[in-house]
Amino acid sequence: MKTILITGATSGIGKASAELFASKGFHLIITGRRADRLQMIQEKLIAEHKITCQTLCFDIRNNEQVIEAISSLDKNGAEVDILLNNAGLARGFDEIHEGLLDDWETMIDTNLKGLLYITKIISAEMVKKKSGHIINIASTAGKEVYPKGNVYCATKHAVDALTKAMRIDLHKYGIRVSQVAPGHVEQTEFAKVRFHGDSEKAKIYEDFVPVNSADIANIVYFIATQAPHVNIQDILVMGTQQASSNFIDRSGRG
Ligand code: NDP
Ligand code: 8X3
Repeated sequence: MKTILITGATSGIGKASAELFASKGFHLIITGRRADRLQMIQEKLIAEHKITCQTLCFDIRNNEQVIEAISSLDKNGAEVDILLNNAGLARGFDEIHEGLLDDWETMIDTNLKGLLYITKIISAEMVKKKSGHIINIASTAGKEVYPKGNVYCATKHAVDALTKAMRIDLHKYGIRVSQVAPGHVEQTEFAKVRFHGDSEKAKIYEDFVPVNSADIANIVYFIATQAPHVNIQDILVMGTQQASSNFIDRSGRG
């Protein structure tokens, strides 16, 4: 059975993906900064499914920590068949002249540089064995921009570009590169993080039904389980009540 490395598996889309892939018998390597959460998820998934689950606790913004974490694996990352680049965040919701530099740097360092740090190491192992699959969690914010989305949108546009660029570089080694670009996703900590922990401001899903973290995990699983000659390059997905970043039917959750 294959092994999937999921970055940012302590909540939201990453956690839902870990649960789904474990239920299908995949071996897991799960990462994040919250060691207690990683341990809880590891214990639960090993108890419920006949799988192995390794945890790597590190900050993806720190390249030395990324290198050290991957080199602590038995095969230094060569065991990874699927890399799910999911760790990421929005921080702040401000017009460009009012944005906080710290928020901007956090988003750029996590969504862009962190994704690159881990991809560099794992893709090098995949090139050696001439197989592998990299799936990036991008966003509708990488397809369009919206008011006050500025830097988050820029990082996700960069992920969109990197998905295409990585595919061009890696397809000749038999490596698939895919992407999921979701609109609003509930059952995540995304809004809480974006609004710096303000739970009132984070109530952005109360008047419509967005897609949820399990829906995105299903799509990731669908992408990862196609026949080897099939590469789903990109899936753009929103809830039925969402037509674009700014056109949302907020008439209720029905
Ligand atoms: P969550 O906040 O629930 O999950 C984010 C995950 O990323 C957590 O596991 C967190 O782990 C991890 N993470 C964040 N910063 C770091 C860091 N510096 N180092 C290591 N891990 C980190 O949000 P989502 O599940 O929604 O987010 C997952 C991805 O989906 C992100 O890339 C996001 O941009 C994208 N996305 C989300 C949408 C949404 O509406 N929710 C829509 C479209 C895309 P920990 O805190 O333990 O480090
Ligand atoms: C998350 C979706 O619309 O908040 O990437 O940018 S949005």
